Amino acid sequence: MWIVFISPPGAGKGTQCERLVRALGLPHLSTGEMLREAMQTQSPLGQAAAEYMHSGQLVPDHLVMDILQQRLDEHDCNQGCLLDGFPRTLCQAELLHELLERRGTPLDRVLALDVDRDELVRRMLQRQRPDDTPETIAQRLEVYQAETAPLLDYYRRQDLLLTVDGMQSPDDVFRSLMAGLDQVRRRHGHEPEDPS
Ligand code: B4P
Repeated sequence: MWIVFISPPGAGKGTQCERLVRALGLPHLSTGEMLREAMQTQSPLGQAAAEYMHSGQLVPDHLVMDILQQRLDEHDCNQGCLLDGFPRTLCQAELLHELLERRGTPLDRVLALDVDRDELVRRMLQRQRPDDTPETIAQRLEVYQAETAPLLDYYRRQDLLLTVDGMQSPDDVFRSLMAGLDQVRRRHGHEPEDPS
């Protein structure tokens, strides 16, 4: 099962992905987490990514692809995974499409959360991550609109997009996401159960 999760920064992707991977038994591949780990270990890739992340920019596609490709080659991803925060650009979406075509495993569903701008800012300021300063947040929201929001239409046209109201409580968001995945889960032989 191949699932993509894209949403504005601070919408709650990471929060929901943790629950989804437990419920679906899928590997969780968060490009944000991978990049933060690379920064912590001060690997060359982490050092290259740091200046982009600290200024609210997207990390260049080739660096993100390098780190993701290594992880996708691990055997636990053979049957699919939950991609958290990837793709974030049209170029990344096209590279993912090619990669899945080569594997002969089409994308099953693209999840997205809809959250008001003020609430996104509030959540990020509360989170207090080093890249969550008011200036960086404003920049990330702008970059999201320019680079990532167009992917919603891209996936809507392919009939893959499921948008959920991210203003609800975390439990209700999770229930809505799981309900929206019923069909995909049946296709992969999982009997949908009550996610409460
Ligand atoms: P990410 O790590 O993907 O993080 P994010 O978009 O900022 O946050 P997320 O939506 O996961 O929010 P969270 O659950 O924490 O990206 C970080 C950076 O990495 C990017 O800016 C970029 O520079 C780089 N990057 C990553 N992937 C890339 C790619 N593919 N290409 C290029 N660059 C890339 O939730 C936020 C807060 O809200 C939390 O405190 C949470 O507790 C709270 N919350 C969650 N759900 C809630 C709810 N329903 N109600 C109330 N609060 C809620």
